[in-house]
Amino acid sequence: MGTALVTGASAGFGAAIAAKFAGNGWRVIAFARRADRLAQLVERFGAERVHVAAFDIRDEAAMRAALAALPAGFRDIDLLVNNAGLASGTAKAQDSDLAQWRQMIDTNVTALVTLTRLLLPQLIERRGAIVNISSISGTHPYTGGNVYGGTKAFVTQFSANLRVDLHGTGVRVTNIEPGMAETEFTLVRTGGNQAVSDKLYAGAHPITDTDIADTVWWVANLPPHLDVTRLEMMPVSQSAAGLQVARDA
Ligand code: NDP
Ligand code: 8X3
Repeated sequence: MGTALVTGASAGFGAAIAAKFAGNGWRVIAFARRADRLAQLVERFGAERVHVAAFDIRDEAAMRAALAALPAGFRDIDLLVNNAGLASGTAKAQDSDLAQWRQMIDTNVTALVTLTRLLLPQLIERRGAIVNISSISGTHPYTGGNVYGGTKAFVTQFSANLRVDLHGTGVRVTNIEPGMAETEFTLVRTGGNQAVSDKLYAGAHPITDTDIADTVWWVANLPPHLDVTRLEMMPVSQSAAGLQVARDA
């Protein structure tokens, strides 16, 4: 048992990961913007088990303040789960909105590296672990994946490079690369279009938030000599589409 900091703990994977760890004896620090959702974790598991901080993870000052304000029982972090993130938009690059691109970069990349850097000294001191939630979109290109996939390719390579820099420290780094999973992800990506979200997942038997929480739990609780360095996961219904050819273009 230890203390886990989970970003994006108000919904989807992050909420399920926070609940999995809090329900199994860990202390959990839960970050996200929606305070009402985070409060549900405290109601469910108690303030001695879950500490929440509601802020925008892109706001470095707010992040530093949240870390500085951790109560005594939550200061010794053993596990960082960098989960907060989003895709915004499905347009091709040439039709995309730059503001959406910046939001993805600021959240999925800049905030993730900032929090990681701030916590590295104590993770090293505690021989802790980092689990980064990347995506298959960082490896497999698809139409409209442009910057979202680019941010996740960054996360995947950052994870690999972190492992090298942390060589000999005992800190474990795991990059988890899920494929299609039904969460609020598509609602966020489409600006709240429930019909598109429902249609995407219908009949696909997508990955669930519980599948990811169980995986993070397994990875984090392996014996300390084992590091799952990267893990790609897809629903059985999903596979890579392959190459395309535009004739006489
Ligand atoms: P959800 O939309 O259900 O959850 C996203 C979480 O990230 C929410 O808790 C949200 O909290 C938080 N978040 C987003 N932006 C910010 C921000 N600026 N500041 C603080 N918190 C933020 O999506 P998922 O659970 O599916 O996504 C979790 C991670 O998994 C993401 O990194 C995503 O890219 C990745 N992923 C998702 C897949 C999928 O198919 N669903 C597949 C592969 C990877 P709030 O809005 O309250 O701030
Ligand atoms: C989310 C998975 O395939 O929708 O990261 O981009 S995918």
